[in-house]
Amino acid sequence: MNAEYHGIYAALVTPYTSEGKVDYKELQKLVNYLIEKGLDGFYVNGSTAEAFLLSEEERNNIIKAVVEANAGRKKVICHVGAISTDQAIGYAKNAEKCGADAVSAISPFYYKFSEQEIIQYYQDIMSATGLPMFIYNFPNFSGFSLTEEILEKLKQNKNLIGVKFTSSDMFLLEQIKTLHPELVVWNGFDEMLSAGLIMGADGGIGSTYNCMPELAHKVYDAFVSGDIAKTHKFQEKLNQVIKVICKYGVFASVKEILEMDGFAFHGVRRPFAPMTEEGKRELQKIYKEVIVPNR
Ligand code: MN9
Repeated sequence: MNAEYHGIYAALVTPYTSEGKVDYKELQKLVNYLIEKGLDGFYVNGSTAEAFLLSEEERNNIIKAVVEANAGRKKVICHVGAISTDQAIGYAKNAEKCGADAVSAISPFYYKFSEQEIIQYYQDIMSATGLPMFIYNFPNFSGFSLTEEILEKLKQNKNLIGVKFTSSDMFLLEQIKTLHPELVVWNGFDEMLSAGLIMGADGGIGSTYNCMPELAHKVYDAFVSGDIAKTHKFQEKLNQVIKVICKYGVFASVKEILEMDGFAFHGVRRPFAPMTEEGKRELQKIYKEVIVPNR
């Protein structure tokens, strides 16, 4: 396990005001709450934050607000990915200026860029700041999958320190960690956290940890203590909730559950659909049955 980067990080959701503006105060409240609940760090402006539905100004203000609330207590990784290299560099420079600990980036998408173009994109971002970089590997959404060969090339830049691995290819996860033990590997699918840890991940970064920080940490702690049966038991509980979360939309559901704990988040941005009444009822039920008793 990596000495500096490990454990359970929340990929922070983005709270909105009733007018649909980003609610930075509520976001800072969430940061404090998750630190109190024992989380080890934050992944800011990622998929979970609805990053591609946020303006540049909002993304820049969000990282500033999170670093400020965190006040050096936990690690803050800022996702800076964009289709445009220049935009990604802009986000990275801003993250460095704000005091983030590291950056991360999804590969540029939509135009089906070549492997060489994608490699160059990462090299350009890594050379633009002094911050360490976690490649965000999420083939389902980006259409591009990291390979051992590409990683080998990217490793020539000393700012590359790891991978956020959102894929169910556990064989590749294991290979990355085994061939590059100095790299940090984050498990990205929360529903496979225990599997990722067993295959070598240093920890997990995920959306659902916003609303189940205790339970997610129980999976991690049981694994670290060497108790695989217990790790699996907690993962099963986590998955009982994740199943309902996925059924009603991950980000809207995570926010809905946090509202049960006193937050006011005002849903998700269009074209994401708002939470349905049926979804609210099912989430309320699973909250009472699984989340609350496992605190
Ligand atoms: O990368 C997250 N993926 C997205 C991490 O945000 C799209 C995960 O935390 C998933 O939301 C979660 C549910 O499938 O595993």
